Amino acid sequence: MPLLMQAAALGWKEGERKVSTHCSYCALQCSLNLTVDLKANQVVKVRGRRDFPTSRGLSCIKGQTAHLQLDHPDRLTSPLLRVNGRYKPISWEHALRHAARRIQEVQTRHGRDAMACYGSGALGNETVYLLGKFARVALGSANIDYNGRYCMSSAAAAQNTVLGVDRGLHFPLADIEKSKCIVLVGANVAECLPPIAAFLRRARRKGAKLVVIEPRANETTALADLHLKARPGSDLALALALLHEVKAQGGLDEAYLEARCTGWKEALHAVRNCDAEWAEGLTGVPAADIRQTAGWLWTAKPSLILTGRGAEQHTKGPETAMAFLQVALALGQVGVPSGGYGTLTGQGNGQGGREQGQKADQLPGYRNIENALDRAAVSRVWGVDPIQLPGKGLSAQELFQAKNAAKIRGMWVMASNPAVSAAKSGEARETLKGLDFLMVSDLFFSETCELAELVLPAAAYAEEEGTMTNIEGRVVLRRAAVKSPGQAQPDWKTLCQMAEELGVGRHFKFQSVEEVFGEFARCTSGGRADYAGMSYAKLERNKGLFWPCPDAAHPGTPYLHADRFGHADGKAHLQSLAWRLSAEEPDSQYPFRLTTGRVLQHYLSGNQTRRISVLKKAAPSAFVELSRVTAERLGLKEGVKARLSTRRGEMTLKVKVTEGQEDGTLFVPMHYGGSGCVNDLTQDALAPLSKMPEFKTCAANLSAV
Ligand SMILES: Nc1nc2c(c(=O)[nH]1)N[C@H]1C(S)=C(S)[C@@H](COP(=O)(O)OP(=O)(O)OC[C@H]3O[C@@H](n4cnc5c(=O)[nH]c(N)nc54)[C@H](O)[C@@H]3O)O[C@H]1N2
Ligand SMILES: Nc1nc2c(c(=O)[nH]1)N[C@H]1C(S)=C(S)[C@@H](COP(=O)(O)OP(=O)(O)OC[C@H]3O[C@@H](n4cnc5c(=O)[nH]c(N)nc54)[C@H](O)[C@@H]3O)O[C@H]1N2
Ligand code: SF4
Ligand SMILES: [Mo]
Repeated sequence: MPLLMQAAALGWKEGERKVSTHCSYCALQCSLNLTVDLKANQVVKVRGRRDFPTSRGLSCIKGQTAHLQLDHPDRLTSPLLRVNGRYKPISWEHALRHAARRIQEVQTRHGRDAMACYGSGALGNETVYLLGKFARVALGSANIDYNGRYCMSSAAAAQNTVLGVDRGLHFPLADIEKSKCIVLVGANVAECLPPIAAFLRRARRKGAKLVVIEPRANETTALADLHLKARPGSDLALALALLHEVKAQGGLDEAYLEARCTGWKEALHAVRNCDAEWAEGLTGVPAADIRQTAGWLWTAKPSLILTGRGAEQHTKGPETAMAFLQVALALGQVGVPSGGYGTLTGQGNGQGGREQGQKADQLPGYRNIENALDRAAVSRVWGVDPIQLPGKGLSAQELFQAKNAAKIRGMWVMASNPAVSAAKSGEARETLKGLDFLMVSDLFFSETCELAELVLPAAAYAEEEGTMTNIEGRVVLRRAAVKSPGQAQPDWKTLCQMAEELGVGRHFKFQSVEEVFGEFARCTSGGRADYAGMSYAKLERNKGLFWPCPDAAHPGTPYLHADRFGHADGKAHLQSLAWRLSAEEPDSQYPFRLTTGRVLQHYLSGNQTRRISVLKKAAPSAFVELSRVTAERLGLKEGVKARLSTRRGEMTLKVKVTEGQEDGTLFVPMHYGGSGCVNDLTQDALAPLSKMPEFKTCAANLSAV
């Protein structure tokens, strides 16, 4: 068929073009076909791409409306410089010159480490890689971290400790359909990763049992065969009890443990007293339900445990994730397709973002910045002396803590809005305000931009090419569909130009993002997350490739852990774990547990989705959700205003009453700034192993206004 007729058959008109790319937002990276009106430089239609295996044509309301960001009137279209309290549009040339001068002032006065970078899981792999290289090579600063510290760091620490490698899922997502028992822990997939709910429904139709561990009643718990209404912060006790009960019921796979694990006898010894009754006392979940879950896990195989942020964003998050992973190991399921353990990655590039060197302790390829061999491998590609590479820097929350304000005097924030999303955000905003120099790269003027001296306009998802690594560990290629508005440009370009301005442009000579990918892929060669055998053409041909993919002939690795784990001995190293309390437990003054999370319509700090009118209309403002029993006890009715307070402060919110929420739990979504910013009430106690703040529980009080 001639091309034009083919186009007509597909229902597009002359002057239109179809571009297959991936969604702007979450880690599912649903594949979307965009129809572009070439003359208007506008996306006019969005359809899910049916032949893409992860999303199979599905998408959610955020993906379906993501293109409305592209020509949104609020887009940043030129660099903005704050002069006497007002933002003035300036040229790129001026902006780069100004930034270079201010960065040099900060570093001359306070040392190289005083200039920090703060990156994001929203950035593509190429930009993440360049930002890490920029911090170490152009700035020579140890201080770079990113928002994934708030997201995936606990599960990453757990998998690295136990398995020696950290990929969210060890098999393709579609395999979930063949699981026979699925346990979701603190993961609201029906609202946060909606297409996965379709896989869960299909699994259930084929007879799988679904258990959801969640203090609220939401769209995900509505799908469950069994809803374990555990108190916030109590999942660790449940996991320890599940291991105890699996053993007590005779469900251990001892042959697997013997062949593939170390430390398992000690790990079992550590839970000898953690029976279901013990856990009932700590979690509020009936012992019989815990036993039932343990029974399904070992009798209905393949069985799968998936954790989300509800389990992980705690000071004991790493241990909680480890404890669930160890249940899956005790069942002999890690490495079995459709079984084992997984963590549900959050941001679009939440996986690649945690591998490619924007983390304080890390170099590309999931390498360790404190390991001499890793430093040597990366230095070789970068053409620098390993001695020149800085060491490990401060983690995300530490960059925003008042106690470190003397150390950190300047910051470049790229693709994040910590003024809203950092824990104890009031203090974080004060720290950012007090910096000598703050520069923010964004699509839209955020709450963090309000604190900046210089704001730089970035290109959005369908305006630039680049790769993202999705929830499965599959690297996908995003294609550009339209031109950016005004002077907005891809972040990778800005990084190269800034390096040039700082006099180190020779290390950043790239003509295209594909060229960046080439160097980046080489740099990962031999690392744990090895992309060396990937190229844009190969990614496109294969609908993405799973890492590791070490050479050009390699087909990628959809199934990880099939016969060995990431540690040098190939074994999983089980840990002996013990129960402990949260950083703040309820008391007479603050008798409730406040937890936070998401709603379907908004994305993270809301800086993107709060501008899309259908989304804003459906979820206009923050609210506090509580059980009917608690509402009646406090004399609160649906829709009235109530005062929510913690040791950090208080806010007034609309009340939402739900049936079936755990009675001591209060929930507020995280998507709003200003007077609706729940992080003004959260605490910055950190998990020792991952430096994750305790977003998911603190002591709170609620009263009528
Ligand atoms: N609509 C939407 N989708 C998103 C995002 C978004 O902002 N909006 N963000 C993306 C990102 S970056 C991420 S990280 C993922 C997050 O995806 P999820 O982890 O599913 O998101 P949350 O809503 O933070 O938390 C999940 C659930 O944990 C429950 N919970 C709270 N405390 C506890 C606890 O102590 N134990 C247990 N078991 N459960 C608890 C909450 O009530 C909530 O329903 O979503 C991604 N997808
Ligand atoms: N209380 C509470 N707080 C939380 C959480 C919680 O559950 N509860 N969850 C935490 C989690 S899991 C996460 S992931 C963090 C995330 O929190 P943030 O890092 O603040 O995430 P976003 O709101 O997505 O911010 C991304 C910003 O980058 C911009 N942007 C998008 N794409 C690009 C790009 O390509 N280039 C540039 N330069 N800018 C871009 C967007 O407009 C937006 O302003 O929040 C954490 N904070
Ligand atoms: S599920 Fe995630 S990737 Fe898919 S359309 Fe929604 S926000 Fe986009
Ligand atoms: Mo996240």
